[in-house]
Amino acid sequence: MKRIFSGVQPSGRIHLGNYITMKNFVNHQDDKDCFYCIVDLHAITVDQDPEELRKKSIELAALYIAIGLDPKKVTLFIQSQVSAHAELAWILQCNSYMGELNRMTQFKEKSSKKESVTNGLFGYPILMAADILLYNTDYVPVGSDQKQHLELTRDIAIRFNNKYGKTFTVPEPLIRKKGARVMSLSNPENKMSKSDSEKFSSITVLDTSKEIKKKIMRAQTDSDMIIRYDEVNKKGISNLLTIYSLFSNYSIEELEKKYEGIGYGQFKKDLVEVVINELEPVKDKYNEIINSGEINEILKEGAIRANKISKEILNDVKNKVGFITEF
Ligand code: LTN
Repeated sequence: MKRIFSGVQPSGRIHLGNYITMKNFVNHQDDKDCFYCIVDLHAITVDQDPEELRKKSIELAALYIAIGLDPKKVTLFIQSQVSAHAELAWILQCNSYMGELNRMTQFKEKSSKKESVTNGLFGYPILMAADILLYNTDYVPVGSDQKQHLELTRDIAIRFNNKYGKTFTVPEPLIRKKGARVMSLSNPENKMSKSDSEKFSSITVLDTSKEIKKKIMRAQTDSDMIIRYDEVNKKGISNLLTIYSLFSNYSIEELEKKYEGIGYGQFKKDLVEVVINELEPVKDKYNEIINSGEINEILKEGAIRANKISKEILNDVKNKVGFITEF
């Protein structure tokens, strides 16, 4: 079976865009050996409140299970509970160059807005490479913003293999199609974002039904009253059509037909129902897993498996670079 690895940051609340990504992860679990990692080591590259971070890590894990991840099929674990990640990251740092990290556009973006930048933020892509390479990963499902990091991972793997002999599997990215991009409800020029401070811009998975309704009914549209997909001139409606389609069995074309001659008000009301119907059972399951303490057991099992597998590759690497691994 081919292996998949992906990491998710335990930051902010999980919005509809994240939800779609997470569901995508769930879809792989039947035909691939999946490793899903909550990357708390990555999270501390920027300032975090310790209690909040702990809480978010557990919440995200529980949400994955609530969305449908089956802990019997998938290895779900928290990055900091598998020390091989930090260890391999150090070794890879010593085999990577300032120049290649300096070219990372995400670093440029993230660091330009800050008055102080940690060394960890600079080295972020190397830790990501370590995550992936520790598991002989074949495929890495990521958004297009992570493409450059994946290329760096491949470069690092190839370079290491050339220097020390075949060690790492060189992973392939599985870049998500652009069509699935969910935009902000209040400003559909921008992606729906965890960090957007505008209250009505994003719907989160744990929002109450009342909040969901309010946000969708207030979502920005236009004044020509035609429900048609047009990403250039009708960004708001196009985004709502995207969401509707992602949350139902209708394609965008089918929705355009279904809503011919029907007003935005009715369309939005229907969308409210579609979104609430999808998220209601997720919320119930989420509360159940959190309250029963089941999530702790799942994460413990996940860490045991991840430790076992990553240790083999880490040991191989340690041997190759000249560390003493046995007495
Ligand atoms: N940088 C990624 C999160 C991430 C990741 C990974 C994704 C950390 N390690 C390994 C894929 C594989 C992000 O911000 N989306």
